Amino acid sequence: MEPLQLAPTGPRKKRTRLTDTPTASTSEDIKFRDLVLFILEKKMGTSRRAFLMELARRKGFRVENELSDSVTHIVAENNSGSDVLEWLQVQKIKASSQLELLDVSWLIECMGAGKPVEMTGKHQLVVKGDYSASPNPSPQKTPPPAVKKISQYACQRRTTLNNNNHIFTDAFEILAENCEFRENEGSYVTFMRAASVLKSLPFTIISMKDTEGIPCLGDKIKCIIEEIIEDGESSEVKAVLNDERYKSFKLFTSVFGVGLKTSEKWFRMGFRTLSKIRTDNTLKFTQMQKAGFLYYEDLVSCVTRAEADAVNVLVKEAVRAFLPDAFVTMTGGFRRGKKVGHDVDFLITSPGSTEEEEQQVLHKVTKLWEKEGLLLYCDLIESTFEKFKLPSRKVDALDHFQKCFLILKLNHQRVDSCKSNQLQGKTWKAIRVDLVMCPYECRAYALLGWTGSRQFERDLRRYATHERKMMLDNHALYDKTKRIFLEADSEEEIFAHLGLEYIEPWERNA
Ligand code: DCT
Ligand code: MG
Repeated sequence: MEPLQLAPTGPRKKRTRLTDTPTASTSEDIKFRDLVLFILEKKMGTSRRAFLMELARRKGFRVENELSDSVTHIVAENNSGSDVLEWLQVQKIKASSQLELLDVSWLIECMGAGKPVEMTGKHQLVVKGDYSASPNPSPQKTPPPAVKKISQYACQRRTTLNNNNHIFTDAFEILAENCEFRENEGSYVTFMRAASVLKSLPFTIISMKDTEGIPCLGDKIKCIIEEIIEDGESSEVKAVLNDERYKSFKLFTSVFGVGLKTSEKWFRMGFRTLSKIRTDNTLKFTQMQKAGFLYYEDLVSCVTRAEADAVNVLVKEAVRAFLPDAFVTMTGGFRRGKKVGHDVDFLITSPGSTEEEEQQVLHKVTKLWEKEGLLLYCDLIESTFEKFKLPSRKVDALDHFQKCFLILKLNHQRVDSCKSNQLQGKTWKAIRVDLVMCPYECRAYALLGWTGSRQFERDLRRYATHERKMMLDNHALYDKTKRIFLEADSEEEIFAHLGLEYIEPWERNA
């Protein structure tokens, strides 16, 4: 950042100094009562600090002379988060865990705007080092009281779609996928956790120093990061992208209904292309795979937001025709703000209906679409939900709700701003849609579970188990210590039960 011109610079003349501890503003002058600032003198200097304090007070900010419990924002210049932290420790000052550490650039922007501006990653001083991860922190690792650290759990991080580290996360996702194809669960988890933590960083990693103290980055991961920093690419990723098995599995699993088992079989049989598989008459395909091949082009071209919105209208119309009080919520990636997805997910629940009515809705809805010629594929799975069953211990277990996996015919005229495909003559597009029906009492848990991301869900469950002695799944939360199920009417209540700060859906893109 350019040196600030606000404070007097250049050779110092002897003149009346600004007071070292400027007078505090009277309460009438304070316009922004939610913020209590403290400006750190270290590396800033006395006069510049005094100048900035004065200026901020004139603009209506509350600025404290001393650091106290009431301070909410510490502003520093030429200090890293760790520097500030160290200083706080030396002062032996008890500060609240909500304390924001900010670079002076934030304050300068506030001064320019005449009001508090949003704090973004470029303003926030990041303190590196994960203290919250270990259940029994060793004495020298005792968390300093003041500062937020990066947690090893995705459910304690805010991960928006604004990924500053694509170059690294893309690499780790490819390596993770390769492990998935090779059923190497351990390495899969390692790579996914690394990708996930990097997605949450408010800054781009440009040197190895930036990785210090960030959790989930073991030696192997750091080697890859270093290679990418130095060469712009990873030789391991390059090798995977050229690997026969990886390329074939990637291609085969792109077909709806084809998983690892089928891919393995086709790969061993020597198949390498979809056209060879499609036209081979010795192979037997499931109904799902037949549909997968039939609508392949539509299904691999992702679902856009406009298409998802059109499906939303279609689903709401159909469900409410049978259950007028139903809540229909779009979940999955679109609820997290994604612009594209591989499918559109919905959660349906109704406060007033009987179990029988509830059970009938998906049947009625899919029959209606069948009659209208909109149902291209339907796999309806009945509920195996039991009310008093303990939550599943497996982090990736499928839930027990009634659900259907569909391919719907979406007519282009239902989609706003959909011109491109119409020109090519086809008037519709095949879209993958998942509908999940859940009992009203479970709706908050089901919504949390079906909003994802998968990594976020995995870490929520891991956190519940390891940090809270609780069991969480898409149906319920069970407290093992108290031996009770914890009820919740909203996602906020679930986070509160878990002792977690609430994370908004668009911050769950872990
Ligand atoms: N989910 C779950 N259990 C499963 C599968 C999914 O709890 N067995 C949750 C996690 C994410 C959410 O449901 C939606 O799943 P997907 O549609 O697979 O993921 P997405 O985040 O919506 O991504 P995409 O944009 O690719 O659809
Ligand atoms: Mg989805």
